[in-house]
Amino acid sequence: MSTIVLATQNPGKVAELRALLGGSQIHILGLGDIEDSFPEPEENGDTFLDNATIKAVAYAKATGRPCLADDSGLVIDALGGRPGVISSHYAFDGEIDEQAARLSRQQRDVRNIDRVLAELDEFEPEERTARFVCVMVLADSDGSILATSEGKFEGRIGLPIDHPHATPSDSVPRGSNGFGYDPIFLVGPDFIQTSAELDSKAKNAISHRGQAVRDMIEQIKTLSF
Ligand code: ITT
Repeated sequence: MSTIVLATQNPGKVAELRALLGGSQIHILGLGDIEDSFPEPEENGDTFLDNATIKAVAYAKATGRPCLADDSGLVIDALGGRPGVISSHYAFDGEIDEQAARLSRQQRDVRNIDRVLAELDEFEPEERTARFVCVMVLADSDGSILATSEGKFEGRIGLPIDHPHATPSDSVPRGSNGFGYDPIFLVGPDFIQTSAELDSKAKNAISHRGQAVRDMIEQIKTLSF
């Protein structure tokens, strides 16, 4: 059985990734399962692949074990692809300034959601197309790249409840599962449920992270480490 470290500080992702890797012959350690503490690398890449590589390589070298990192985010067509690689700190223009650092992850999620809904205010439902993207990188302890994978999850951003055109099926935020932008992401092709209304099994079956993990597992089976 291969042991790999999940290189993420996000507990929502750890839960999803553990569930996704559960049935495989892969033993998972979270960063929290290792005694040492590790500095969080600066994610200053321009693409999801750059940032996933930065995280996987930094933690693989620091822990001395193979590390699997993902970089993911929300890509909104009407916003020219934003928030993209700065999804986790969009309300702060991607900067982890003092103000952002004082907030909990949930508080930052609420601020990010508010910003996205405000920026989309003028857009009609069919113009609010978006997708979650996830890129995964598995790095070996010497920093070499063992495998990469990618997944996409298509949907639309819903309308705020007070929007003049909002209907019960497309008004958001709704749902309490998941994390991040899930409460405002209407799952395609029906755009009726948000991804926060899906239980973890249903979300993992169709999500960007689910697709990327399944592809990664197939590649890991062919590797020996
Ligand atoms: P790590 O870097 O420690 O893994 P992070 O939360 O900073 O944790 P990312 O840099 O990959 O992770 O940022 C991804 C952000 O994109 C995340 O914080 C959410 O705001 C959003 N996001 C990604 N996947 C999502 C999902 O499945 N549901 C909702 N939002 C998601």
